[in-house]
Amino acid sequence: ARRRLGETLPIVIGGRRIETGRWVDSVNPAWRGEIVARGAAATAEIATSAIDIARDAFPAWRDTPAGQRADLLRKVALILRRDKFALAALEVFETGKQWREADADIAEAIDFCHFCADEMQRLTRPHRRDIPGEDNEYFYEPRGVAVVIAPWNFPLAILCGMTAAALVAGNTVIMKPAEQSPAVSARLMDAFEEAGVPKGVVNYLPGIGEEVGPVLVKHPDTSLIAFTGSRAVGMLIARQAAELAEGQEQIKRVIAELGGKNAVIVDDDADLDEAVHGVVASAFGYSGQKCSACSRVIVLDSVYETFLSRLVESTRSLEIGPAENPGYYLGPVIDDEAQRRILAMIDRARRQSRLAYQADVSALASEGSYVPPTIFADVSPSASIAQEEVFGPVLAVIRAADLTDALRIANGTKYALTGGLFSRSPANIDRVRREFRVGNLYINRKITGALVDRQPFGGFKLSGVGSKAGGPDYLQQFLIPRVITENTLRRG
Ligand code: TXE
Repeated sequence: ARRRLGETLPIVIGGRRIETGRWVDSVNPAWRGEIVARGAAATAEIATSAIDIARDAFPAWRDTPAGQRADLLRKVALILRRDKFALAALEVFETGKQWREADADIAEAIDFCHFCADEMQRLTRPHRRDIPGEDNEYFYEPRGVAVVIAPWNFPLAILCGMTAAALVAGNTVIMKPAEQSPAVSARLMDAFEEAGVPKGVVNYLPGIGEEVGPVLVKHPDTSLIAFTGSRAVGMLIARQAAELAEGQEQIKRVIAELGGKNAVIVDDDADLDEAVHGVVASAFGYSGQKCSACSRVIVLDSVYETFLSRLVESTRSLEIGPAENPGYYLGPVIDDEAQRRILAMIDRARRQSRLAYQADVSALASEGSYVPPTIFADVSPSASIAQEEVFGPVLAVIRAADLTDALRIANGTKYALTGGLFSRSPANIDRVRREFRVGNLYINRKITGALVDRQPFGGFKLSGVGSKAGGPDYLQQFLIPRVITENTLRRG
């Protein structure tokens, strides 16, 4: 029998709360008998009415001074800050994330609110290029109705980051959270309401992606789709958004942050303790369920065996169990479907590569969606485990003859999100800076971590459109730039 912890969470559109009788359940991945909360599943009709409401709310929100919009975001930040511990606790139950990491997710959401508020005020400052007799004013205006579609792995920060940017820019927003994380995302909706964001300006639409996604993406009145998630869904959205619907009078902007196949290079003079520690944290933290996670480590031949045995030793010592106990280093993966998918990838990889280590999680398997931390060694750079995103605690160790070889392997996937290097040689560090082409490169430290403003985050190639969340040109993508040139000699 399943027990239920939390409440049911309605859809919120135009300030109205709606239930449909169908639910997306948030299940504790560490104990599948526990339903953390139930989100109402939106239908296509409700999605359409959410668009109508957001479209109607747009003119007034667009005409609200940017400073006022920014102040509302700062209020949202304060509310999230006040509720930080409760939110983090909810996230631990809902996503199986470690306490420290859940706390970081909330902190990042707060940072995004402040950042977007400040950025908007920066962009509102006059940008003029006047000459005698001619005024040139460069300014931004919002795009219209923004659709924000988010994943479950940073259930607050990613949803909040995209929404805060869209909102402060003057767009009205429909938030579509991931099926697996309706509870944390509903709290974000509550925070927007409590802060006083007008009804209809932000709308909360939990539901099944395949059902409501296409309605939101294809509707002639949605102007902007901000998506973070898998490559397959991102590409589908990009295609759907490119089609001109009946009555549509705009080309839609798509912002897409997708997956990665992130590599760390370990040079022959690297500090191996530091490298092992960095790789273990990047590969197995939150069970590898971060788009920035390390899933390949490319090791120079002369240190390969030493590194591998230390890596295995260190991974062996990781304690595994429910995240609500802060003593455990990693917990389950998000749900049974992810567990099945990752275990199948491990099975396939066993036929191609040498299994160097696999933890034993059988004692936990009856309770939650656990996947054993797994290391494959001597992996061929072209093997599927070295090419396809796993999004789980699986690491491929690849041998490289020299740095040239290592760089060729590192760059040899369809993705370009994060990457890393452990080395003490200035010449090699400089070369890797130039030649390892990823969105976020980390040198002599773990490769995850993307502080808003300090490490703006995002990739290119099939990892995304190259936008940088939390960077100096992030907000512009949610805006339309315009220029007005006037011959001022005719002004009376
Ligand atoms: O993705 P999914 P998940 C990536 C990460 C991994 C993925 C994991 O690399 O690939 O995200 O997240 C909705 N039309 N990043 O499993 O399945 C769905 O309901 C419209 C990258 O959640 O793509 C959910 O809300 N929407 C990253 C959202 O899409 C649809 C940071 C994502 O679901 C849909 C974090 C459809 N047809 C994770 N189908 C980065 N690069 O910054 C599903 N959805």
